[in-house]
Amino acid sequence: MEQKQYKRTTVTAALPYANGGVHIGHLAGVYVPADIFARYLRLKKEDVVFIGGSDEHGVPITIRARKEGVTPQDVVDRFHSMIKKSFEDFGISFDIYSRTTSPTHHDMASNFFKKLYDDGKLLEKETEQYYDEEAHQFLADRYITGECPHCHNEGAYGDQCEKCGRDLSPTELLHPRSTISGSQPVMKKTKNWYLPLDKYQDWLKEWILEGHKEWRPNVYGQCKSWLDLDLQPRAMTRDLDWGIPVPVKEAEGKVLYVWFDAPIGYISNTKELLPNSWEKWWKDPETRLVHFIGKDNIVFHCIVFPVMLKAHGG
Ligand code: B3M
Ligand code: ZN
Repeated sequence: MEQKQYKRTTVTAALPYANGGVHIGHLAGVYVPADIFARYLRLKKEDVVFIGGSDEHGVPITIRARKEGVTPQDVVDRFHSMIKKSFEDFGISFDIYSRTTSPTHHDMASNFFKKLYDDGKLLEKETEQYYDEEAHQFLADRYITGECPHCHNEGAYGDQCEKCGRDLSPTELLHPRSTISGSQPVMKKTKNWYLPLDKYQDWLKEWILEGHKEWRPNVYGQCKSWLDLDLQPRAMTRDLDWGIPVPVKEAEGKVLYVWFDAPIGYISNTKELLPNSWEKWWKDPETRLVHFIGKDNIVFHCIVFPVMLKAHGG
């Protein structure tokens, strides 16, 4: 297939979670290849920006903070500095390495959600979730433990049993307990906002399967197998107290889902680097976007993020 000629290239490398260090697997799998690619384009005198940053929201960070008796902000401050320094020491030539707790990012992610909400692109759905009546909060899957219905390990989590390796949902656990207060959680209704992936399935099929045959074979194949099944709406908000507040009146106490805000981090970090010219790196059809990611991140970069961008329209 003849390759389209582009004027410039935006290169991104997955934003590592700021709740641990980067290890050699991350470097070998994502950051060194991305760095080689960015350096290669620069040597060819092509126009390139190489965008990185820390992913500082999500449940694992809150769990770590609770265990250590510090705030989530303390956790991300510590690991962001550590990760940033590792990349510098290793010579990864990011043009910017910022973080998803930056003000630029908060504004951009919040406005992005608000636009989807205002344009009626999101689905509002009420579900029942486990709630801790002593701690007065909804419980993320990882905050619930109980007995695994398969192997009867008593320390299984609401998303997975680490003994037998099976994926679980919290309601499958026998004798569930909150890891926050130790109390028995109750079911409580809650409202969240969903991205209707199903409505974009035909567009995705056309755009990926017809339009992006140049994607790596494992990525293309993985996408094809998802697109052969029916995509389901995905929740883009969470009942959690760490993250970017959902910018909607009736959403108090809720935050944007970490996988909603994290990919927007690529855009906001570009804006932080180039406040006056960031748009051409994201909106101009003459710009090529190349993501370097690990395989667990395929669905978010190839299905969810493109649908977010398509729905947003900007
Ligand atoms: N932090 C997951 C990971 O580090 C996630 C990537 C975000 S990229 C926008 O594998
Ligand atoms: Zn088990």
